[in-house]
This record gives sequence, structure tokens and C-alpha cells, in this order.
Amino acid sequence: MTILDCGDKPLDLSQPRIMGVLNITPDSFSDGGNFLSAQSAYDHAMAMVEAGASIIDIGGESTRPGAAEVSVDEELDRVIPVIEALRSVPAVISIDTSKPAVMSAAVSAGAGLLNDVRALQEPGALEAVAGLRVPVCLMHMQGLPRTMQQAPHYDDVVEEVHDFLLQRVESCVAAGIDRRRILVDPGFGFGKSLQHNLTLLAQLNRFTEMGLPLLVGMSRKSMLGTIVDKPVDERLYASLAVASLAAWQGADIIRVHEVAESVDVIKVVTAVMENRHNSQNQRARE
Ligand code: YH5
Repeated sequence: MTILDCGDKPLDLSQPRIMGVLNITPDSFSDGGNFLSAQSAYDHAMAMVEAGASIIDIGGESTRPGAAEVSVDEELDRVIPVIEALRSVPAVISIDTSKPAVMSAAVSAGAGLLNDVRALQEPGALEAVAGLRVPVCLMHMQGLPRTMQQAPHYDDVVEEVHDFLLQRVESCVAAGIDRRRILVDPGFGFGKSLQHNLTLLAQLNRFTEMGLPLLVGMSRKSMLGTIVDKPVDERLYASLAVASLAAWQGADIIRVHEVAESVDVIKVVTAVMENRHNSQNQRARE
């Protein structure tokens, strides 16, 4: 049974858990202190915790295709007040960043998990995380956010993503990061066509076999918009379908926007999975 040590908050991964997305973007109506956006971010986080999120993933830099880059100071101003306010909520606080300075400040403010879509490839990131003693999620991305969706290409998407993640895990271990603190994520939508994403989802077992906790994020993404032909705010049912498929195949953490709905999905999938084990045991005894 895996229990991740996320600072002072243990995260029990004996069944799949929901990570709720909290994007912090500046509020155009607020003054320089950004008080209003910090308050609404806090309210949103509390609602997600009450709905059953085990993790709140706080991001101050947009990694959507085409988004502008954000400076270290701007990112700190956005996320640190919110992390401090959430320090004692009964959920792990995750910081979605690639910047070592933001990682360190976030952990000091109470974050217990690092989520890096660049898999600690920024200068100084490996060294910073080795000193922080919190788990880190390594995600695969082909290219850079601004241009990654222009013409993604793989000879074998599953093998290439798998090999990248293995190499990053080894770089982390060589830098002094405890293997028991590493999670992996194939990075749905990050430099991948619809077909690449579907292949990865159908072969998630290749990633659970790595023996490390597996995180996936497909909620609201374009891959779903393409399939159901709906805008981003009408992709809930599509998101629930893929959350179910991922949990069924052994994903440990599902990153979602709609927490309450996803928690029900995961409860049902978990019940079926637990019953499957029980009934197999029962048949073996007969
Ligand atoms: C992820 O998969 N994704 S940010 C575009 C959308 C909707 C949602 C066009 N951070 C992941 O959520 N971290 C993001 O509509 C992540 N895994 C991990 N570990 C992108 C996002 C989104 C983009």
C-alpha cells in the first residue's frame, strides 16, 4: 500500500484520488494586491475540498497552448498568498510550476506536492527539489506550450513517452531525489494529437507498470472537445468518461476541474475494482 509523504499530510493511494485544478489568474477588477482573486481562489479551493478533492493543484502560470509566459515575481504574487491561506485544509496542496524559486517558496508556504509539466528540466530544478523533501510529479511534454500542438510527431508514442519518463526518473534519483517521492504523468494534450492521446489512454498499463504513482489529466482538454464537438465549458461528461477509464486501468491521481462529479465516478470504479479482487479471491477458495 502506497502512502505518499506530502510534508505533514499523508496521501493514501490505496485507491484513486481526485486532484482539483485551481488556476490563479489576475483579477482585472482588483488593485495591485490581488486580494479579490486570492479570496475567490481560496473559496474555490474550499469548495473542492468539501466536494472530496484529496489534492488542490495551484497554478499561476498558464500552460495552455499559446499562453504568455509569467515572471517569477508575478507567479509568486499569485500563488503564495493562496497556499498560505490553505495551509491547514485537509487536502494536499500541489504547486503546478516549473520554476525552482516558486517550488521552494511554495513548499515553505505549505505546499506538499510539486507538479512540473517540464519534469524538472529547467536549470536548477533538480537541485532545488532534492533539498525540498516533498513528492514531485514528472510530466511528459513534446515541444513547448506555445507551439507544441502544431505538428506533434512520434514513431511510437507509448514507448517514447515511457522512455522519457524513465530517463527523467533516473536523473532525479541521480540528483538525490528519493524514488519513493516520484510520480509520473504521460501529459495528455502536451504535444500530442488526438490519436496520440487515445493510444496513451488505451495503454495506460505501460505506465502503471513503472511501479510509481501515476497521475493523469484529461479534464476539459481539446482531445475531448474534438470527440464530442463541444466547447471547453461543455466537456464534463466527456471528462468523466475518461476519468473512469483511467481509474479502471490503475491511475492513482486524476486531475479534474469538476471535483464532486469526479469523486462519484471514482467511488463507483473503486467499488467495482475492489469487488473484482474479492470475487476472484472467493473463486480461488472454492
Ligand atoms: C496534466 O495533464 N495539465 S494544465 C487546455 C484545456 C483544458 C485544460 C483546451 N497541468 C496537466 O489542464 N499537470 C495541466 O482546454 C497538468 N498533468 C499534470 N501533471 C492544462 C489543462 C488544460 C488545457
